[in-house]
Amino acid sequence: MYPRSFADSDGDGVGDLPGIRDRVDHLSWLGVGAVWLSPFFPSGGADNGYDVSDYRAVDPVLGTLADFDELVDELHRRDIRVIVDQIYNHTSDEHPWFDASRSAIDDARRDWYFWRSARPGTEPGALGAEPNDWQSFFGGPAWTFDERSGQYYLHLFHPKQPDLDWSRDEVRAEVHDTMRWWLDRGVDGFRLDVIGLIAKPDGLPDAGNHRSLIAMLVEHPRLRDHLRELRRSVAIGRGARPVLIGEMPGVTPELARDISDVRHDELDMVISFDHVQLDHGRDKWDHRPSVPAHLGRALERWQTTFGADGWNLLYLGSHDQPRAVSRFGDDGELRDRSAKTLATIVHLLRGTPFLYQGDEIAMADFPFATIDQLRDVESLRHAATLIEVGATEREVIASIRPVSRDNARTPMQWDAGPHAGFSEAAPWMEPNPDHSTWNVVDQLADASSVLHHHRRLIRFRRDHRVVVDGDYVPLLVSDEVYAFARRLGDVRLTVVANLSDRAVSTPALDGLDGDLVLGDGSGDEDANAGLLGPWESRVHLSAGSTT
Ligand code: TEU
Repeated sequence: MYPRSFADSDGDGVGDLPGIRDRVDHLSWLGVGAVWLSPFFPSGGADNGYDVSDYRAVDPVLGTLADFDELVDELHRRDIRVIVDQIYNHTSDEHPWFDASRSAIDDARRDWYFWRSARPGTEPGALGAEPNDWQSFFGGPAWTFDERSGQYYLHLFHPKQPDLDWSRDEVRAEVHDTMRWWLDRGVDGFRLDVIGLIAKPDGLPDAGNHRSLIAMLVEHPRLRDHLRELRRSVAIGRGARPVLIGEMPGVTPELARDISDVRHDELDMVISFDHVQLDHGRDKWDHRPSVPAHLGRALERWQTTFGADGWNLLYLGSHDQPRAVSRFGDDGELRDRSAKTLATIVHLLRGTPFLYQGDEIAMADFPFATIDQLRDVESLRHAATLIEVGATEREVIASIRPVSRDNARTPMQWDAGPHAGFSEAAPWMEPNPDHSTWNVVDQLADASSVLHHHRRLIRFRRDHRVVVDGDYVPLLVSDEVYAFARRLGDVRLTVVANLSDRAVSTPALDGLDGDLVLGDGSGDEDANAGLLGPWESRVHLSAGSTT
């Protein structure tokens, strides 16, 4: 959940914690087991809260600590667990720690961050004098020159997000202490922002390019030490084991399997990126629309690499990705059916499905037309670089629109009314105009809606152990069809999905003779003709003794 975009309770146009509390019925009705809250802490305002300036408080725009406590109580009353985002690869440059660190070369907190002199033989502050070749995720060098000290500081993201040096014992101790502080407030676990980037190699060597930088960091052996230490430090003296979910750009399935293997006592799950980079050429802006069925191939690789070890985290959407139905499905004529089929796949694979707010009603990408509709720092910085080289606004929007993170940050579409029922005031981002026909109220009233389909999937998972504990059995990945089975004892669940916009003949697969338990409601005429309709999915259960 992205608190800024979920529900606004006080009419300032920005979503807040009381707004979530007022909408807990929606979560409870859907049947979710836990919510991951994106940051709601005071921040420097550079990256919608992913630049924290106080780790033990609530941004006044989003509420108070009392509001947070009330929300936790309300969610726990509904048996919904609370996962809080923790951003410790970097702080805000407005955090007191960084104020101290930048104040003087000999300050006690100077080495809490990465300060380095200009590359030897260069003019400090001149372009190309940066200490190494590392590039920011948001474009440009990952170093900013500080006139006062004549040194550069490292920021893998925005200059207002200086990286913390995790090799310092006191940094790690502070992180662990603050996480225990949130656990004491009733939090059930954490999503660890870009935790795969925290181990920097000694000497900070050149990386060659951005992809090899990420690989160098995420595969650094010291990362595993930090994860094991983190696990131990937050688990001390606690009854329930806090859930630890690590976001790791560049992680391979093999590494994610090992890190999420409960025997290694590191993390419970890893947020990976292979499947959400299928449409990346040189980078995300070099957008190459992927063949939808390639999604099946990417997901299958992770399923078969994990096998019975480790634990997969399954997702298609997040606050960082364009909307799933627009990217992987068909947000035109087949929006309803493709959204249901994508959800069916994600919810029936082996692992834990993460549902991003709005995907339960198939919210789609926003029709951006002008740069002033954008809010995300990543998109705005890319727009600036394009304009610098003479791009027109149309060209800028064409480059940004299909992949912008802003697609996922437009207000939740509660109803067809003003501001989509998100707020009494004009929201900080324009609601998608299609909220008039794609919204919670309308879909609640329609048992065949995408919303009800998600509820059925979540319920199905609860009622059939094969979904959680069953083995993954590869069946078919073609340019149109993705099919797999799940097997537990003599129970077999068979999923077949047409990930294309044309009817295909139903593949001859074991298990399709079982009971049809979760279709997407499309007509049976296709089935009788031996066809799978465009974007049609079917789930068959051959119930044995254990279901
Ligand atoms: O995202 C890290 C990250 O890898 C994303 O920046 C992703 O690569 C990119 O958005 C793809 O377009 C985490 C947070 O989820 C993101 O919101 C923050 O901007 C980022 O870290 C910095 O904290």
